[in-house]
Order: sequence, then structure tokens, then C-alpha cells
Amino acid sequence: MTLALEQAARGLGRTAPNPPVGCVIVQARTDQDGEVVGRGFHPRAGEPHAEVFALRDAGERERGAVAYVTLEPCSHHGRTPPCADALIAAGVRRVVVAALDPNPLVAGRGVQRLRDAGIEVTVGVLEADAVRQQAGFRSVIVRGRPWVVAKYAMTLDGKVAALREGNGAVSGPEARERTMRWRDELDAIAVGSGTLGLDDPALTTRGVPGGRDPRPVVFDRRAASDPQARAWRPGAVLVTAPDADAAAHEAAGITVQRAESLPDALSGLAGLGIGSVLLEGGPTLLSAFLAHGLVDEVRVFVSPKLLGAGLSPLTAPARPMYEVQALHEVTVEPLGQDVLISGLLHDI
Ligand code: AOF
Ligand code: ZN
Repeated sequence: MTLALEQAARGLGRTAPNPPVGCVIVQARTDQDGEVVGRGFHPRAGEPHAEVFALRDAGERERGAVAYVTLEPCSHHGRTPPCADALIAAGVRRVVVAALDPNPLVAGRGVQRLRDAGIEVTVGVLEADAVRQQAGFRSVIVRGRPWVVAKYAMTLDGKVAALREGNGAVSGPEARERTMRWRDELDAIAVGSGTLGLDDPALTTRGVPGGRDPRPVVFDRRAASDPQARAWRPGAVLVTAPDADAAAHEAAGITVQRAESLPDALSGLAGLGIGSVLLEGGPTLLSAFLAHGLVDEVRVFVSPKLLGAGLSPLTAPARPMYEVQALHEVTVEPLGQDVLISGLLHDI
């Protein structure tokens, strides 16, 4: 299943609104020993599912084999035919599934179909890892909004930027490399109008072999941002108020998403096929997301530097300590000179 999760990861950032899914086919010699005969992953919506690629890869060697799949094989005719049927026709003996498919069109029917055909099915192997990997897909189906990952880098005294000009990067090259990997893996990258105006960020993925750029999403209530800013490339989205004058952005070919509130805006993004969002700044936007309970995961780089007076990662008034939002499933990882601290605010 670990190999299947590695296969699935190759589709991260490319499959929305579908999930990233991986499949590995093993000819078992004994319970402890076997040979991987096929590998596959779902490359993008509209293309065949992971199981189909893995069966193709196995050639004729899948008969009597065990299939490891990170998501319950589908039972419905979508853009592609049911994978459960493909596995049955291929004559696999056993199917091991990491997580059930929350899609109401599948939701247990895939497993049932396999069992009805006499195939032994095990569910729940490395389930937590699979669910995390599929967070964007599952979030849209279960909650009607994308999975939001907030990311920032701060100094040892908790500042994300200086108050005056002369702002360089807070964190080092390893942290930057990690951020670029996340940009490659998440569907969209979001910033507020303040960050767009101050930094004119490109919001692209750089230095990742085979990498692709996330869809830029700019939260700009008044639609006052420069329509010529670097972030505006095909697929970019302007999120603005219902009555804002976005004529210049529309004329520039930018997708304009109008919403009354932040929660409505996020439902709108899900409707545009965005399952996961990397929220990269600034403090005003992050504070608004947190106030609405819309941040699911937090990834923070702490850099061994002291700045003194500067901008905090959050602008909103601090909550009283008894209401503080504590992360769970926290991990701490040294990255060069920096430390990456990550954790969840919500589960999926
Ligand atoms: C699988 N294996 O690799 C994936 C699955 O329109 P379709 O035919 O692509 O169906 C999309 C749905 O199929 C998607 O919403 C999810 O429920 C499931 N995705 N299932 O067996 C896969 N990507
Ligand atoms: Zn399928």
C-alpha cells in the first residue's frame, strides 16, 4: 500500500475534481513474499483510473494476484467504466483498499461488487495516509469546500516581514524548495490583494522537475488589484464582492468569482474544480480565514533570525488563551537552518 500511495502521489495537483489514486498489483508467493507485477496511478480527470493503468502494466500476469488500491474501486459509469468490473474481469484474487470512496455514486458499492464476485476484500490499510492524500477530493464531496493549507515563514521573534522596504525571504533554500513542492501538489494558491500589490508575486512552481503551476486565486473584495499583475495567467481567479466593478479583470480574461462571504467564496472555488488551496498570504487574509474556521492545515517555517518590530502572521486580535486554536497531528522537521512545524486544525 505504501507503493500504491507513492504511485497516487504522482497525480497530486493534477486530478481535480477527481482524487489522486494509486494501484499496485502483486503476485503473492506466500503471505510474506511476492512480486510487484503492475503499477498505475490516475493522471487526470477524464483519463482511465489507477486500476486500469496497473492492470495494463501487469500484462497477462494479474490473474490470481492481489491488487492494492488507495481508494475503493469505483462501481459507476462516470467518464470511465467501473474499476470493480475491470478487476473482476482480470481475475484478481484479492483486493486491499486503503479508504472507502465518499462519492455517493460509489460509497461502498465498489467493495460490495467485488465481494459479490467472490473476491476477498480488505479495507482500511494505511487509511489515515490515504485520506490525507485525498483531502482535497474528500473535502469537496463531504463539506462542499476545498481543503485549505495555510503556509508562512516567520523569524524566531514571530515576524513575517519588516515594516519598511527591504524585505527579503525569511526562510532558507530548503524551506523554499519544500514550498515549491507544495505548489506543485495543491490545486490552487491563494493570496490577498495586499500581498499582490506589495510583492507582485508570480505564484508559480520553480525548480521542481516536471512541476506544474497551481491556479492563482486572488482575494480582492474591491477588485482594485492591477489586472496586469504577474499572477494573472490563464486559469487565475479573482474572488470579489457581488457589486465590485471587475470589468477590467473580466476584459483581461480573468475568471471572476463573486461572493458575499468567505465561506461562499470557498464553495465557489469548489464549483470551479478546486479541491485544495495553499494559502500564502498575507496576515489579513489568513486572519479572515481563521476567524471563519476555514483553515484546515497549517505549515509554518521558523527561521533562526531576529527582526524586532515587524509584521505578525496574524492581524486579528488574539483569542483568549482558553479559546486558542491548538493544532493536532503535529510534526516538527528541521530543514536546513529552519524548522518546519505542521499540524491540522480539522480532520477530513
Ligand atoms: C477509482 N480509481 O483512480 C479514481 C477513482 O468520471 P470518472 O469515471 O473519472 O469517475 C470519477 C469518480 O471515480 C471520482 O469522483 C471518484 O469517486 C472515483 N475516482 N476511482 O476506482 C481511480 N480516480
Ligand atoms: Zn475507477
